[in-house]
Amino acid sequence: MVSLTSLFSEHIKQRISNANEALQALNYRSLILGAGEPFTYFSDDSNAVFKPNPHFAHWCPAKGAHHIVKYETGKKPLLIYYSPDDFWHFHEPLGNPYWADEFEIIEVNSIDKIWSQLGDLSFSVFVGNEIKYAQVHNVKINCELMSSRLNWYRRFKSNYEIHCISEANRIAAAGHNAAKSSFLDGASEYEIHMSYLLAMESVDSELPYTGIVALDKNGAILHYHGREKRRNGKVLLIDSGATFNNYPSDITRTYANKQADSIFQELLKQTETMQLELCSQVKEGLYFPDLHEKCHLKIAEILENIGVLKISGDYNTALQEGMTKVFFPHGLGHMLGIQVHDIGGKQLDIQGNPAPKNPKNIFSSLRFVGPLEKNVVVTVEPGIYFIPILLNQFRENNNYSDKINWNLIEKLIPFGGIRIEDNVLALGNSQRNLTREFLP
Ligand SMILES: [Mn+2]
Repeated sequence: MVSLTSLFSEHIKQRISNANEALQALNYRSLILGAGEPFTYFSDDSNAVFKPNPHFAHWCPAKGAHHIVKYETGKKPLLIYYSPDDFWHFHEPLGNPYWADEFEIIEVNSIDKIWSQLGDLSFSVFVGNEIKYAQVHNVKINCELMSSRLNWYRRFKSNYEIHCISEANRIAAAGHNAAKSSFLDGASEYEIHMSYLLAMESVDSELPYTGIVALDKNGAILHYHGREKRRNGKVLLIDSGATFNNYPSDITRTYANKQADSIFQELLKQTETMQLELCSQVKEGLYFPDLHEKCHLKIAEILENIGVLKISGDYNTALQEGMTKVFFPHGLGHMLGIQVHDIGGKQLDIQGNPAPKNPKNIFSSLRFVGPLEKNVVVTVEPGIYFIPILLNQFRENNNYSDKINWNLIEKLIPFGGIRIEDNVLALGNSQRNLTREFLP
């Protein structure tokens, strides 16, 4: 049995070592990370579900708003824990969590007291959204060079983080299995979603992102968030995760029942095989856009196999002429960490210079454009969709009726689309598929 306490202890040592390097490089003495304040809707008195500042969450798993971590070079990290006398809202009592020993902890009951307990604030840099307090105390606020460094360090997952992401996959797998059987029993999107939550003993507000539960043609709406009550779909596309100690999983599966067109079923089979092949190529040194390009070539091949494209094996030309992007308009994957879309994937380096844009238009929506390094977690999520808007645009501009079987496409549109997504950890010369350990 792995001990969260010892994993976290190693994790925080890595944070400290990174912070020492960053503070020295940028000439600061202290790093102050605020959990942040909740987002309040415009002209309203209600808040969105609270998500902590990811930089804070990377250091401290404490739930709730306003807490602050201060790390001063050479000292034990200080956590000012906000614990107000508030009978209107629930505030998680501090208790004695597995991470408590790594911090000097002071509990306070007002936000003003948080700042007065922070001690010497000279040469400090604050990263967070509660800048009105930071301004009063005259600290450097959201220094971009510091944020870029913190984003960069977050690319590399500690054993603690890998454990948490793995657990988030284990929890979500229970939901996905339940969702699959609900679908096969003829359940509606709403019922499938409820069975997903029930199997995980979870509620919507605990999910890392709003899940996609799409029957049939709804699968072709990439960020579909509806919950239709109509039953007996033929295809289910479900993109839904779980959270463990703030860390997410991001998993997609597509299932077709016997009522789905046999060509669509064949397409699903070949897409599943391709996805596993792509996952097996993840390792240190792989340039991620290369995998994205391979995916496009493979999609051209699959679409030819099932009769949608008639291109005589000329997959490169199909890709250059935009034929694959019509069916696969999004990126192959993104970095996953304390954020579902971990932000370091678009940086070229620790200074935060942006990765150069690849001139080929198939890369325009790729969220991670660098080489994979050891201990980076990415999603691998190829998809093939029949999206009427894109198909119609392409047909108007190009036609290609000699190369594209539009009649077959019309027949497949009602089944929406396919996406298969796993969370994969890059290792030295191989990978660990954190999703397949729990979900076929
Ligand atoms: Mn994803």
